[in-house]
Amino acid sequence: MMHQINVGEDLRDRNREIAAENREMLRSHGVFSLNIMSAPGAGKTSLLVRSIPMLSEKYRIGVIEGDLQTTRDAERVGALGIDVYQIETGGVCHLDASMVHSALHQLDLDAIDLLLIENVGNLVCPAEFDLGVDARVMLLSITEGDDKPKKYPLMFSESSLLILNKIDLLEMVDFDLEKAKKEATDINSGIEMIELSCRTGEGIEAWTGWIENLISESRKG
Ligand SMILES: Nc1nc2c(ncn2[C@@H]2O[C@H](COP(=O)(O)OP(=O)(O)OP(=O)(O)O)[C@@H](O)[C@H]2O)c(=O)[nH]1
Ligand SMILES: [Mg+2]
Repeated sequence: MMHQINVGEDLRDRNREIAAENREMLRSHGVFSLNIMSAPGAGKTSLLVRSIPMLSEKYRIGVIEGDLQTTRDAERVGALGIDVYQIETGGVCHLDASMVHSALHQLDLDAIDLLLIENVGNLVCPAEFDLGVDARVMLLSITEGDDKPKKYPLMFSESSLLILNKIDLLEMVDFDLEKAKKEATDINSGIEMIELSCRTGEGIEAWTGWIENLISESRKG
């Protein structure tokens, strides 16, 4: 008789269970949460640093920073004077629900309304792990190439919002915005998109407005 264990499936089943616990924990404390994903350097931390001062006017914010190594991003975000919890994965290429679960026990969930989670920079692995958040957001910077949606479809199919970042560089880079948007829509017809520059601030209000809409919808429901 042959016995077979599918380690990948077991791991994902366990992750789903813990993600459900995280979802319940966040819901019971009235915390709205986002999982922000992208390849390394697409601008996740820059987006947080740019938008947290605006979002702080309306919400009490907490941040979880996921990195392979170093506390650099947590220091950049912590400088804004908000509560940041750093997860150093020690080489693991993504956050999983249990890492976030431990962080949720360390944060004062009654003291925040909005939890922003910056995932490890990686265009593949983070998309495979539900963290128990309300929505997933991904960034694609135009320096990465307009062919990326079809090459790395999972993150595009799992995300509610695609942020096209670094549009201040459009004239310097061969990036066909319409082609990238069409490829993303072919993969995920419901994906919303915002073109943005963390450098100039263009499009930042569309991003903060997107969050505000989701939060007011979730409070109604
Ligand atoms: N020109 C330009 N540069 C940007 C923009 N957004 C971010 N950058 C630069 O891109 C680099 C990487 O930005 P980060 O915010 O650190 O990217 P990240 O996604 O957090 O990176 P990891 O956490 O390492 O995955 C930095 O040098 C930023 O200054 C933008 O809109 N325009
Ligand atoms: Mg970062």
